[in-house]
Amino acid sequence: MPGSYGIKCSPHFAMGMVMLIQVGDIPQADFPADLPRRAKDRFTSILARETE
Ligand SMILES: [Cu+2]
Repeated sequence: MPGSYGIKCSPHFAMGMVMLIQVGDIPQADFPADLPRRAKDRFTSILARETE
């Protein structure tokens, strides 16, 4: 299914060790409310790079 899928490294999730798998052309992301700030920052950075 098209979308953006976040993957986390469980022991380092709070430090922002995440990756993003994008399926399809549209980078969409719905962040969970309890997403750690560093992980959210990393996802936001990845998505910004992807749309340049
Ligand atoms: Cu890690």
